[in-house]
Amino acid sequence: MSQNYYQKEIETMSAEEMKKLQSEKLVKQVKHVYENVPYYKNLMDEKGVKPEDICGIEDLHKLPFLTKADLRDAYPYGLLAKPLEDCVRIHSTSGTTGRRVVAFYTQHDVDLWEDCCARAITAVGGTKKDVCQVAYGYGLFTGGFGLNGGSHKVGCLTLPMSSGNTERQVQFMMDMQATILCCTPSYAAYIGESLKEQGYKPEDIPLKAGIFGAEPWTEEMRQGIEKTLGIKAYDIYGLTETTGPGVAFECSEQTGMHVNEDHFYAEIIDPDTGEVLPEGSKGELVFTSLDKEAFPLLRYRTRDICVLSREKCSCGRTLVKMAKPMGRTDDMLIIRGVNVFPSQIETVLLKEGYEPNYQIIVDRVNNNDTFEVNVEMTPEKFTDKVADIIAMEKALANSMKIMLGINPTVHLVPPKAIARSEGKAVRVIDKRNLI
Ligand code: DLL
Repeated sequence: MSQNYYQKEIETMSAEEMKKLQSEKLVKQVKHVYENVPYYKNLMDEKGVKPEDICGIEDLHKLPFLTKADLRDAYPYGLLAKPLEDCVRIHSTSGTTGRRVVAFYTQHDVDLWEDCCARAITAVGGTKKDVCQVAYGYGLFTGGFGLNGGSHKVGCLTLPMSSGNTERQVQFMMDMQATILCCTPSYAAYIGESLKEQGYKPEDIPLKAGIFGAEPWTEEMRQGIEKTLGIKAYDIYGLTETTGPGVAFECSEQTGMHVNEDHFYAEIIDPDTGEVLPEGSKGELVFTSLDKEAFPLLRYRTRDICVLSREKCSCGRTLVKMAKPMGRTDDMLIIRGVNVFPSQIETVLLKEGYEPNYQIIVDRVNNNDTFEVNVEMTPEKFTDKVADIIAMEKALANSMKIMLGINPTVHLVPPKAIARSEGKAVRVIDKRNLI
């Protein structure tokens, strides 16, 4: 594939020039955050760091980290660095107020985010001649709007399908001759199955490329999707805290994702000590937004385990590459692309009058995540009437859906049926083998 760049000057910039650009942006950004975010100013003051101490990227390590706990403490406006009236958008993850991430964007932030997504689309060969089907969820989730914006910037004919309604996805794909599909890898595999069931062969499908992310997926899954859809399948990474999709994207080489490091500076740290690790080490990925205005997180700990590499890439991009995330340092699960914390299930159970004796069982069947929750009935709630049990299971599943944004299958089991552990309770059985 001939190489296409959306912003060639940046994407192929020399290491020295990139460092200079990052340094200039960082100095400005630290000042902006220190002056406008009292929460982060306090963290810097506690650490004895002043904006004047940050003269370039080499000083980044002096700054304090931000974690999800900080986001929780500062919820909802405590990390906002611009007046609300200058913000034009929010996006959010699902969850309780404690777990929910709410990110704010000025128009400048939306623009730079969409540029990142446009780079990703261009890197897979997207041009204004393409028809780009966006089947990530639209709404508070960042996937739909992010890639929608990128697709517009590239000039593709954009199909804002959102996720779900697979029959309609297939129909639009065929009728509009979609050439690029953007969705989670599990949904891509599901769409592929549906096309196959309807008798379409890979050569009948107009798609040429897919941009799949928001959840872990394996090389085997990539090969499966590529075969069923007759396309090249590319990875894309991002998180709500930093903007959304497009923080990093794959190129024709398909060996990891280039980080848009003119906007997001990546570090790998030892998750236990916080020490910055040298290139090639496995550790926790940390991002600093270098030029976001409204929600500019500095040294944000993603909890994703990853490796960075500056090896030369055949696509000509010089942007540092991150490997596929290799797991997490916390207990967050990603089920059907939605972030789920076991503590959210616990919150629902307690609210509904159950004890927190439960087990989450996640599997992947036909490339689709299954999500079951076994819950013990309390002695007070115990019944052996099937109709009552079914009604209770439905009510509980509904409350969980409201909390999480996805629907589990709930099984009520008799009191004491879930094995007690002598150590840490085994709350999650994940059979998906994603790494
Ligand atoms: O998942 C943003 C996104 C949308 C990325 C569409 C790509 C495509 P959150 O819901 O905040 O944001 O979840 C962020 O998802 O910390 C990772 O653990 C995981 N994740 C995202 N992309 C990938 C990927 C969006 N390509 C969290 N591979 C991150 C593995 C991923 N994990």
